[in-house]
Amino acid sequence: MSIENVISAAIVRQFSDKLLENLVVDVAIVGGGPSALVAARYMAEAGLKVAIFERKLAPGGGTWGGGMLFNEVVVQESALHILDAFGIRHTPIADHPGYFTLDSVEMASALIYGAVHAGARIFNAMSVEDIVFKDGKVNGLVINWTPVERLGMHVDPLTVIADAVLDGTGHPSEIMHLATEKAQIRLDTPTGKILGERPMWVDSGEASTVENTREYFPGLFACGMSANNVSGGYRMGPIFGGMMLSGERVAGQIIAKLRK
Ligand code: 48F
Repeated sequence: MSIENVISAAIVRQFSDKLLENLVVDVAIVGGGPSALVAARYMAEAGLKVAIFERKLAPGGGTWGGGMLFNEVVVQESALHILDAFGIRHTPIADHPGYFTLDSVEMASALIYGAVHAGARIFNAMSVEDIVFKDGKVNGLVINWTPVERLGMHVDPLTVIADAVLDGTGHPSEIMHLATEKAQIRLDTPTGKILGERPMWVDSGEASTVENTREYFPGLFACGMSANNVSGGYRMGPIFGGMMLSGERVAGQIIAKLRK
């Protein structure tokens, strides 16, 4: 067999095995931003089968670009244990105790590495275009290649079945929109709908992101900016403690639920 054929056949076989193994999972996560990557790592470490489906080629979401493309972000003391768990270095802000700067490229790459090495699978360049909704519960995801989505090609998708679906899609809360608009689901919010993100108020947004991380409908959880948007929280810009704490929190909630 020629080396050209060996390379191609090995990739096709290996990828097919990987996808086949993840067509039924414990937790299917939509989006590979910081909150989802933290959640993925902790759930995988707890022994759950976790797969992330990320639209872009590079997971990491809004981490890479720091603040206005200055590739540094800020994290507060309450999230330092997560930075330490992922081996992400940080520098105290001299005149503001309790706050730290860190390199956003180091952060993104460490979160991805940490999630994957804990056992979570990341499928990149795949977009979630719908949910599986059966018997009054969210049961999984409908996936397709991002280039198919971007080019508007008429190609039917595949499905992934999951005990829990986690919306980690950031500001747009894409899965929550599909749930409310297409599946006519009433979310666990005062109106049953997505309340929508409010303008910037850092402390409030950081706290509410974590507080509003939860299951919004049987089988459907939200973390990070998606949870904040669903629950009408304020935005916070390039501070990431709340995102990571949200990931840690939702991991605990899903682990507790699936172990029952
Ligand atoms: O937005 P994002 O980074 O999620 P997050 O964990 O973090 C928010 C912060 O980055 C930032 C902030 C912090 O203070 O305000 O915004 O809430 O990452 C979301 C990821 O989800 C992907 C998207 O490409 C991004 O990488 N995504 C969104 N919709 C889909 C998706 C979809 N339908 N299918 C697959 N991936």
